[in-house]
Amino acid sequence: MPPTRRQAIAAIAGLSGAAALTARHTLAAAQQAGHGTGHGGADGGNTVVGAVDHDANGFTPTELLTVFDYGETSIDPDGRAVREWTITAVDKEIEIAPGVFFPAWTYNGRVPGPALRCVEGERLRIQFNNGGTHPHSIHLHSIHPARMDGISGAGQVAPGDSFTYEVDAKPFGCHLYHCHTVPLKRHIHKGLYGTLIIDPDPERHPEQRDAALGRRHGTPEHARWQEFVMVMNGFDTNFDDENEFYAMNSIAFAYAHEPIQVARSRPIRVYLVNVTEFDPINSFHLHGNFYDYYDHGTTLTPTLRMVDTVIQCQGQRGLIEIDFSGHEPGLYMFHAHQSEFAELGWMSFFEVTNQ
Ligand SMILES: [Cu+2]
Repeated sequence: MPPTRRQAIAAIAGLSGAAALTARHTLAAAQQAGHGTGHGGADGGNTVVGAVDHDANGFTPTELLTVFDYGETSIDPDGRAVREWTITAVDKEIEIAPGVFFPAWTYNGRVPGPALRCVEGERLRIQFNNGGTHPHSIHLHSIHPARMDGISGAGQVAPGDSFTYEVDAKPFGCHLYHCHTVPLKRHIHKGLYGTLIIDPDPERHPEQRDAALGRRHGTPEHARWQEFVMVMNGFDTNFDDENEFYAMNSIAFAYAHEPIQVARSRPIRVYLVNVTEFDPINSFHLHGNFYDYYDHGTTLTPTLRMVDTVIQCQGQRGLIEIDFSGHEPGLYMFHAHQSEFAELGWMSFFEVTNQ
């Protein structure tokens, strides 16, 4: 039997070289957990101490949370809307908790990769360049032809090579993409995943046009929403097929240290994706409020109403819509309701303001 996470931490003194360095950082951070001084004092400050160097990572928790990549749009000779992106795989060490570094494989230098956003019915082109040291691909969770699937023989790309995936944007919803090269669990876990958001085209949904307008970026109906991308992930920093850290958007406790500012007068929409490897499920539990949930985001009416916890297996995703308009301002925690995940990094706050 391989050692458990706890046995591994206990055995760290016996390791050498780079593995020991990573493991010692893990141990140091683990020892510091529970003695932190970060936000969430009411919770005993049960978090890490110190700060991640976001400049060195090349991305900030706020960017991961709020920035959508709309690509380049054009109209083809047939009059069809086309949207194009360029995504490059690069090997990159990232800091996932203060002093804890993970040798990631990334799309465009970030984990998760860019949050690709488009509109139902568009023609999507993704030029994928493999600048990494292993074969990689982009496998889209969408409706598409077999030859665009990103598996072996269908768009898998050797180091230094490129491939252009071309698919129609369907179905609308909250989806994901990830590398589909074997060994799959290692290629995904190393960081090759991201969110694919296909907004519904209101013209195609006359019966539910208002709901579709509220989801379609660029409309006045959509502008009032406060939208966030949240990818639940974990990191195996000592390569024992168990996660030492968990997070929402990679950086342990990032939104506990700096709560997400939300105006109570405006509704909140979360694009929630679970890519956590090694553990069967992950979850999203909100304090002090309940919410509506749209499994996979492929419907315009909720698939669950008035819940405060949802679970997702790996690859599952959905929309969460939250209304704080009747609430007093303050800090509202949300976290994985696997308590271990929460205590190892997947714990966050909304700071609801009186606006
Ligand atoms: Cu890969």
